[in-house]
Amino acid sequence: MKPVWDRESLCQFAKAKLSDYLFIIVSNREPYIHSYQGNEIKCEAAVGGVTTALEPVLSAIGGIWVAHGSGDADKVTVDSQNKLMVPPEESRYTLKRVWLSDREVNDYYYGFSNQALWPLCHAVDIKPLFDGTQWDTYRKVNEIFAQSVLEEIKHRKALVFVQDYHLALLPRLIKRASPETAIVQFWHIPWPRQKAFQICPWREEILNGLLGNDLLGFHTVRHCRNFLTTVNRTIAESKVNYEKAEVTVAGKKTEIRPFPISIDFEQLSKEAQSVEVKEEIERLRKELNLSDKFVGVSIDRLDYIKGIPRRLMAIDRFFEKCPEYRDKVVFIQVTVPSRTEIPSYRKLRENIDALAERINLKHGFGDWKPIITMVGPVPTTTLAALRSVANLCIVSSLHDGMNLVAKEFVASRYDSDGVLLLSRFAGAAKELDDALLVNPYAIDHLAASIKEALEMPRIERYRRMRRKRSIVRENNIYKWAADIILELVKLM
Ligand code: ADQ
Repeated sequence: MKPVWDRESLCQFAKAKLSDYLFIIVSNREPYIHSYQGNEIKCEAAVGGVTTALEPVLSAIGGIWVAHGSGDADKVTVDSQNKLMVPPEESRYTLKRVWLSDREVNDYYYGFSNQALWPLCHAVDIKPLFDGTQWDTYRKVNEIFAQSVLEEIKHRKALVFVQDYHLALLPRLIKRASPETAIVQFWHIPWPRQKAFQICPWREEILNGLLGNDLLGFHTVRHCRNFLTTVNRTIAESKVNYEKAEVTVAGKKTEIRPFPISIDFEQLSKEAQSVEVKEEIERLRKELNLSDKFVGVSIDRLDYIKGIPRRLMAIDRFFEKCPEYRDKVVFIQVTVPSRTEIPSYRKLRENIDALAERINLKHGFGDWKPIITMVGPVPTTTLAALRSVANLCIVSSLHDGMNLVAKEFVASRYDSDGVLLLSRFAGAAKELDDALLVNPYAIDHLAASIKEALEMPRIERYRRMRRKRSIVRENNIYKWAADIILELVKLM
């Protein structure tokens, strides 16, 4: 077996390469949120791809994480510089909180980030809304974050790692004030085709903001190429070198590279073999009546890009076409609500609830319900148990930067069993081409793939899962971080 990156080797590598640098991560969402529960203060780790991916990285390297303080007890848990050490019992790095008013959050986060940029980059059912007030606030909030980061840098040699589409203007603001600072940004969502991006009235400002980076990373080569073409057609004075994948504007160069994000494979694989997960599997089998059933599982943040309604329609179609599977298969749909302030997200939840109920009424009988829904943040032990107990896992995003759930499923299957149905339009499909690749828009095709997964011979399941496991084991989250650091060091 090839040697693989782990927390320890990443830590040593980062120390060797970056020991002279102050390492700063900047993201909208904080990795730890403090909130009041009665008179008590509770500290919760945030749910979502970004935190899942970066927590182990900063824990390994140490440094500062600058993020919006969104919890109602966040202000009373920081020191006079808005800082505290996290994770709570381990104190491995500093979390520095940035404060925003409700109105700023509304216009910058729920507004421009999630009703303009998110739909613009995913180009699925929901169309972007471009609102001048929301854009002005987005700019202002990027300036607030920049100020907070610059206070830390002062005259130190620093490396700033910016996360995602909430902070597209930040790299330029930092670069302008501190040209020596090395800046890299990872864009966790797709970059759309050039034509799709042209509808954004502030496209030039956004691109100029991003071109303040020394290095800009996307999940896939396709997203990188889309970005290069967008710059080429939008910024008149840009020089785009497709072969080298770099952009130069007024002498400033930005490298564009694919870095497919991943997970902590060994940790998840080990977790799946733990006594706690085994006990949880037994509990779920009993409580949900799963013992003599095939189990399908899906785990999603509640978002329209994840394709949940079409997936449920495909399940409906599957039972229509294969009535012999009634009472033999149970689909567990786990969703964690997100962005509930946005009407389209609230509507989506109602739509999913109504669809699941209709399908259960249509096909269910006796004690058997074809679809079991679980809503809310679910403990990691339960998620691990669900991934372990499942015969198949369905990831049917309409468009997704990567999708970590697909990789988490693979990591949990130390038994090399289980079938992954994976959307062709999720970044993960590029690496995990041994999954059953599906078109999430075509519900008959998806229904047929469910049948194929249930009937796949054991030897075929093992062959496919073993190959996927070796890919994710090698290309884990530590390699993702190491590859970014390596690329950046070349530029410094
Ligand atoms: P998301 O779309 O939020 O982020 P995704 O890759 O789908 O991220 O991962 C979601 C994470 O949340 C997974 O780790 C999953 O286990 C967890 N999760 C889901 N439901 C949960 C529940 N009910 N309870 C607890 N945890 C739950 C964006 C992009 C993705 C990209 C990531 C990382 O949209 O395409 O993969 O960033 O770059």
